[in-house]
Amino acid sequence: MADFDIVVRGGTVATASDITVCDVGVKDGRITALGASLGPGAREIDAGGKYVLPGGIDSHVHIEQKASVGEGVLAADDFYTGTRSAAFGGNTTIIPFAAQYKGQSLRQVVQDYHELAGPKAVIDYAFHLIVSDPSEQVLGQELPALIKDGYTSFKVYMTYDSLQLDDYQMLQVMEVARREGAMMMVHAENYDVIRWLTNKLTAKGHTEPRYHAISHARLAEGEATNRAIHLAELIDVPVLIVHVSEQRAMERILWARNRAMRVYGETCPQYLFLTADDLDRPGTEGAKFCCSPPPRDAESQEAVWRGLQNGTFQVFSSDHAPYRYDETGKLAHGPNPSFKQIPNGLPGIELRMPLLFSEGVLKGRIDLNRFVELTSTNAAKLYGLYPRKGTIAVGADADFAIWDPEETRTVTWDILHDNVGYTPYEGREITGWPVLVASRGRIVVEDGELNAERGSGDFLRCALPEPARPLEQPVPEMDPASNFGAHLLD
Ligand code: DUC
Ligand code: ZN
Ligand code: ZN
Repeated sequence: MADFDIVVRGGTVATASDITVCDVGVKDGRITALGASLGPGAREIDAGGKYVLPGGIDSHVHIEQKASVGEGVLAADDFYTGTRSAAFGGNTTIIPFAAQYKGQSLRQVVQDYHELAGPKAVIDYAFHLIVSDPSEQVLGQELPALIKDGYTSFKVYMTYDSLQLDDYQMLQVMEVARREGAMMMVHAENYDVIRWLTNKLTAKGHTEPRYHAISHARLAEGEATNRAIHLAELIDVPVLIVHVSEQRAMERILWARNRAMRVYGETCPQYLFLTADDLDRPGTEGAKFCCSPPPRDAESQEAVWRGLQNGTFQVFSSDHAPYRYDETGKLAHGPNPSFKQIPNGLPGIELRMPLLFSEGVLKGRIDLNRFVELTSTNAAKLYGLYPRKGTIAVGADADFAIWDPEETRTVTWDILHDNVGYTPYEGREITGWPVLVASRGRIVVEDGELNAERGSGDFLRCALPEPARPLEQPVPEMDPASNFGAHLLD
């Protein structure tokens, strides 16, 4: 008689804090024991020489979402292909967006995304909200009610015609986030700087993809990040600055963190492995690399690596926002679109962790604990899924991936499992791959095959984010003059 449904034997088990060689016992979808020489399992898996890591949580992905640029264009992956691809990349949870466009009811948007995800997802998922229309109804009723229902994080945009909030609206949504205890994610780029540069460039006939990077100036990101942080300081509310690409924005995040503000940072593979030169590939191929913020330069890549090492960033997500390189996606406005008509976003859901493992862990830039923290644990904590998700511990969901640190593959799109038709990382050699992935004790990926039914992923209600951890280092005193006394709001 087996003691466990599954025993994973002899792997090197790593969490955000520990590394131990031990067995992992799984029963009824949960981890029920960690130890040496556990009793028999109905299924025995030998993980000798391999790493057993918490399943990745890709906490920034756009699935079946309409593009914010390029009217009517839909992201290339649906909840089946998106979660399938995520699973092959070592993930067991994704957090996509339920995206409101102006005029829409947030409640209705959430229901619509549930109808899309429920029948298709093969791994677990929660939802962030995107709030683009902070009407009285949204701020007064829908948003607070949804936060209480388990949608405890939402994203706002400081740019894009269809999504942008002005500073007054930012303060209004921050006030709700503060009152309800939600986590607010900010796309920080200066709308008017981008609009002005775009108009100047296109008026001169500069419409090729490479001008996308020029129009989304680094300064626009640094300025908006600074502004978002100051608005958050005024209200005294946590904010997470998403998809950070460059030094100026990083410096502002670090400045805030050094003052004990609850300001968090996220970055993504495109800021480590791509540059603006990729947007200048021949013909319109640069369209494949148009995302916002855009990839920058070698110096920014180095800065982003440092930010992963020094704690500027807490989260490494993919920002998977995939569009096919054809008339359904990047080229929806014809074979030679102006950069301002090209849907913004890149695929990355499957390669996020292998890229960071290969270039980060195996090249000695970050250690295995930090890898786990950046790709799984911190997202679980910030978005209210910990400790059910994001760790390997007794009582947690049996969400893990077994990684072979010696396996090397050369990336081509056809080894991936998305529906995008290209990968920005074509030709890269990656060492270290997840070879078996378990979601709630179901082995969903093994021997290169998916063993999960459509719709077998569960929706996860998120708790409110964890309160900030006590600081490890003394910090300068907060300047009392910089905050008018947010407690008067309560
Ligand atoms: N913001 C995102 O978060 N993803 C894709 C495009 C964008 O602007
Ligand atoms: Zn964004
Ligand atoms: Zn995104």
